[in-house]
Order: sequence, then structure tokens, then C-alpha cells
Amino acid sequence: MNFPADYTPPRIWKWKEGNGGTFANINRPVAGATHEKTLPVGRHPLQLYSLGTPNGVKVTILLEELLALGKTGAEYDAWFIDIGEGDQFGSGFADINPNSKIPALLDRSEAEPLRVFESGSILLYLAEKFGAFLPEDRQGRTQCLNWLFWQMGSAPYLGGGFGHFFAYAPLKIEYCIDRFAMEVKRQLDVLNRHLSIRTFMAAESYSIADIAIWAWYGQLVLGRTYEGADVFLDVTSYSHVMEWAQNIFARDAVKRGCMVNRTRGEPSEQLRERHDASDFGALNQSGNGTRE
Ligand SMILES: N[C@@H](CCC(=O)N[C@@H](CS)C(=O)NCC(=O)O)C(=O)O
Repeated sequence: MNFPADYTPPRIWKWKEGNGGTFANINRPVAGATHEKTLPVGRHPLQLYSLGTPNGVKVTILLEELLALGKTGAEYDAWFIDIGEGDQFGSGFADINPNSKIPALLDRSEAEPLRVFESGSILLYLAEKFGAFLPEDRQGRTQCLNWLFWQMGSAPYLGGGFGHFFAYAPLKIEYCIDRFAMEVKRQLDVLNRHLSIRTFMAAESYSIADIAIWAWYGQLVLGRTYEGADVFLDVTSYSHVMEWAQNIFARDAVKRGCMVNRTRGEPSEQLRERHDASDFGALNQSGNGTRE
């Protein structure tokens, strides 16, 4: 594909398959299932179909936090959805999430199996269901939801904007990288000012707002996403965000949540699928959490 300097958009856009970018093979301008594929179902009440990306780990971190609190109803099977292979376009997955994106959750403990999609909606659903990590008073709850929705609206500029053009686009386009680097730095400054006078995002306590924002912005400042982005964006200058991110990553449940459905990085940080709390133990012994 050529990238002419004098490109003029045609009157009507047409799809050119395979534009050369990473993930070009899974992008398409239409929705819906492409093939029949039934999803596997395990023995736990909650069935999670996901991947260890920032949107995916939001949910696994919350589930591990709920289990650490003793909420046994939050036991879950985490199945690996290979988005590079198009698993999200299988009929079973699209039945749960017509938007064909991870994470997707099926709650089989309800009278009718309940389908939940959009990571923010899943966090809110689980927090309400188990009565944890969401302040109960109107003031605190509203603060928490303000920041949860802030994350859902802001992270596409970090992931789909900055991350795409910095790491995945087939060529480095200064205009695009500048545009989104500026916006992400503005967002980091929003967080840094907010966290300069508080320990958590909302209402004096760790909540789903922290979990959602940490998955994207915490991992960014800790150098866990987009190689080189931490230096490029000078993340150490956001010292309050950094301290908050380090404190959250010190939690065992967060470390466990980050391992689930992860297939890159150190083998000791990977657990392709999670079906039982002991899977983390098995991982420590064998260095490989893959289950057949
Ligand atoms: N707003 C959605 C975004 C989910 C999303 O973008 N998921 C990505 C992986 S992080 C995905 O499944 N991509 C597959 C595709 O676009 O086909 C959420 O927060 O749940």
C-alpha cells in the first residue's frame, strides 16, 4: 500500500483489506459473527472470555480482589480469546458481545445466564453484585463512577490513538504521534493533579475506578505497555501517578489479575487460562500455566 503525500479522500470510502498495520488482519468495517464456534464452559459461576490486555486485566484484577475478600461467588473460569486469530468473531462470542471485543462475561449464577460486555459495565456489574470496591454513599459512588467513565472515554486516545500510531501503524506519522502524545500527556496531568492530594481516585478508598485507570495509565507509567512509550512520554515527571501505580501493583490480587490470559513477557508472569486458584501455584512450580 502506498502512502502518497498528496492523498485526497475519495468521495465514498472503500475497504482495502490489509493496510499493513499490526492487527490489520482482524480489522473490518462490518460487525457480526464470521463463523460458528461454541464457547467452552467451565464449572464456576462466572465464565470470562478474555485476553491479558489492559481492558482484559481490569476484570481479572477485580475478580482476584473479590476472591481475596472472601467472595467465593466470584470464582471464575478465564478462557483465552485469541483476537489475532479472530476468536472474537465466533458465533458464541458474538452472542455474548455483539461488539466482538474482549472482555466478555457470562454469569451463570443468575436465574437466566446473564451476558455482560464492555469492561466498564463488567466492573460495575461485579462491584454491585458483590457489594465491594464501589462506595455506597451517593457522594463516593458518584466520584467513583465519574472516574470509571472518564477512563472508558479517555483510554481510546491512549490505546487506539497514541498506542496505535506509536507502536502498530506501518509507518511513523509525526502528525498522528504528536496529536495523541499531547492528549495522553494532558490526561496524565489530569491524573497527576488529582492524585497529588489523595491516595486513590475516589472517596478515600481503593475502588473500580482505580482498577480501570491503573490497567491503562498505571501500566503505561510502569513501562508495561508500548515499548519505549514510558521514556517517550517522560512518565517519571508524573510522580503522583507513579507512586499510585506502584502502590496498586504491590497488591497480590493485582499481580495475579495481570497474569491471567497473558501470553507474553516473562513465563513466570503468564497464565494462559485460569480455572482454579491453584493454577497460580501450579504456575510457580512449572513456570507454565497453560492448561490443555
Ligand atoms: N470499550 C471496550 C473495548 C474493548 C477492546 O477494544 N478490546 C480489544 C482488545 S483490548 C479487542 O477485543 N479487540 C479485538 C478487535 O478489535 O477485533 C471495553 O472496554 O470493553
